[in-house]
Amino acid sequence: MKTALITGITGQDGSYLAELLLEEGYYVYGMRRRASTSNLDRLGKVVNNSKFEIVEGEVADSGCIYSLVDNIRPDEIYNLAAQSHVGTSFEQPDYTFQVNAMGPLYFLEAIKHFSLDTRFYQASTSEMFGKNYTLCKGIKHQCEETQFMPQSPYAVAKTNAHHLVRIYREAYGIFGSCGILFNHESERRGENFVTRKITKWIGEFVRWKDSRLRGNYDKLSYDDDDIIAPLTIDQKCASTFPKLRLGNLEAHRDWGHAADYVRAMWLMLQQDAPDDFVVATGKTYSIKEFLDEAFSYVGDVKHWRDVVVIDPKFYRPAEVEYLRGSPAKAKEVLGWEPEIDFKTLVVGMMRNDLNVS
Ligand code: NDP
Ligand code: GDR
Repeated sequence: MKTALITGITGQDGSYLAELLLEEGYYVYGMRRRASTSNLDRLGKVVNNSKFEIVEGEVADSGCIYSLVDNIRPDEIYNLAAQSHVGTSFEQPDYTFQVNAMGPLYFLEAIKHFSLDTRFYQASTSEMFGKNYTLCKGIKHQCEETQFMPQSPYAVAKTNAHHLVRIYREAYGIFGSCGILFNHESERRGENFVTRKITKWIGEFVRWKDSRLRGNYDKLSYDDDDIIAPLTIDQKCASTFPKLRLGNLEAHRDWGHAADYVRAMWLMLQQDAPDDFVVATGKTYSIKEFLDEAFSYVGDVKHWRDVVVIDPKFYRPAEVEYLRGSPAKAKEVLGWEPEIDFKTLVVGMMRNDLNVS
């Protein structure tokens, strides 16, 4: 039976990847850092599986990573752990570097010293392209050949890790592959990423409105500064509810579904040789278009412009304005294609946040 170690097991991708590897017959070690509360919410489908085991570990602690790799010596390591919020990386650049750049280095060193046959997957990112794109047949996109021009401490740290994997591959023959994944979302997406922030707000708003209509005022939250009006629904509801505060709505992202993207991670480690791959849908949408799609699902608000407040707090000191990946290589070499399109993704997230079964 193949064994795999997944770091970042409590995160969005960790949970989907664990489910996939268990289906594929692996014994899975899921690494999580110590927490004062249980944070296994996303792992409901795997946590009681006899072939799934939680191990504690901190990626920014070299000794911890060395002994973990030495003890387990897994066939495959998927390094998904990261300080993954781009905005936060401007506030906590030092910590972001420790986790996102040094963490992968510790794994590569551990593999080099203790477990040279272990295959290594590194979670690289479209953020490494930053401002840059390539023009291909008149279309602006990013592919494996597009030069990196990172725009945040997060992206610089990830670019460091990306190059380290390449160097350890060439210098020591380590089977290390990097997935340059574009944004991927799901109902398990962290609540401070823009897509989930939007769908969660709509879900809470709709519940608040329903509760208000039933006269169940005890459960309502009020924020005097934020008056929502006008609404197309009954005027009784046009009271107060915190508005949806967002930053830059002009940015474009290539959004796919996490369940599709973890399949690409796994496929990368099943190849004869290590390599790097862009994983994307090839389509791009603005945050405004995401808002259009999400709000059109409920139809309760005449227009999202009535309830969205632009708050400078959510702007980044430097922004990545346009991302659209070319998945051609992933399709050709891995046989990978996304199965879930943009509309289906948004509807799935909406249904989850509206508690629709
Ligand atoms: P999440 O933020 O949902 O999960 C991050 C995981 O890393 C969590 O399990 C978190 O643990 C863990 N973690 C954070 N810091 C440490 C640490 N110091 N030691 C151990 N574990 C730590 O991210 P995603 O699942 O969305 O992304 C997975 C990876 O893919 C990340 O590396 C991200 O940067 C990268 N990526 C993500 C993309 C996306 O669109 N989702 C696109 C491209 C790359 P805890 O729960 O305790 O916080
Ligand atoms: P991103 O995702 O930075 O692309 O990183 P995020 O959802 O945080 O931002 C996407 C775009 O939306 C704009 N935006 C806001 N973002 C957040 N979080 N909150 C807001 O209120 C808001 N308003 C507008 C942002 O400025 C940005 O342009 C994600 C993470 O998963 C990374 O780990 C991963 O590497 C990349 O995707 C690919």
